[in-house]
Amino acid sequence: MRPIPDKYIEHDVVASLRDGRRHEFHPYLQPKVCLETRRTIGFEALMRWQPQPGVVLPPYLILPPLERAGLIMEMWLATVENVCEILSKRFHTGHEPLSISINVHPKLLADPFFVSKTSAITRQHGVSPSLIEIEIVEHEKLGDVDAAARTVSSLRREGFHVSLDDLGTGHASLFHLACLPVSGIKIDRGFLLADRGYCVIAGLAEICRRLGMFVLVEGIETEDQAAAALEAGAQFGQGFLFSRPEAEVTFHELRVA
Ligand code: G
Ligand code: MN
Repeated sequence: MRPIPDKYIEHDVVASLRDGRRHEFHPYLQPKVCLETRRTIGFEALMRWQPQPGVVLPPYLILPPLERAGLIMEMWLATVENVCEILSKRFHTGHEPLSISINVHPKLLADPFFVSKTSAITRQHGVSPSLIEIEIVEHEKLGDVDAAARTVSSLRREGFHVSLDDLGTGHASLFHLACLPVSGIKIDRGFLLADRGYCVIAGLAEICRRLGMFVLVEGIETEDQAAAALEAGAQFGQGFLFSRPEAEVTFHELRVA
């Protein structure tokens, strides 16, 4: 891939989204698997920007300029729309109805129109909210926890699944597990690598069992790590051992027989 100067990205990705060139933004999908059976139970959508053939840019390059330009909500809505198109296409071509999760910036949970705008898109595409999981990514502060709790409750009432991403790293506090009615947690791969990480994963899994929530361990790269995550009490896993994030077409083999 040819390196692209930062300034070019900054100007271009913002212009691309502002001008509604939504086809240039499309998610790669990474499977989430059941650690016991190794069956794919869903996917995580990881955004890519493809401004020209052969040039594909990942979220860490495109999100900061979009955030600076105040376009986080526009990016979110474009991603939900892309994911709904994939879900609707999969439904109409007889594929197994697997859910797709999408990362949300915590700031958006304070937006009073977040739930209605998101639901409007699923309705337009005839997609059940139960096929969408919203992963709260707390690389930045969540801000108003009460407002976030109201938003998560109303998302759950609409039928969306909601999870806490990278729990225990960044600003993703245990307190949020107590306050936000989420359906599950994703545990950062750092815990697989840390000396005392196994016990922390096992402890979190016990909390989640009591709360009736799922646990997914991310960044699994080896069979030993998959076995450890399962033994520690996680039901699901995600990582290069199972699959790298791929363009959507790769997953066509998951058609129901
Ligand atoms: O926290 P979140 O789920 O949003 O992180 C997804 C990121 O992690 C993606 O950029 C993806 O490419 C990366 N990733 C996914 N699986 C693995 C893995 O097994 N190992 C490593 N090092 N990174 C991974
Ligand atoms: Mn995520």
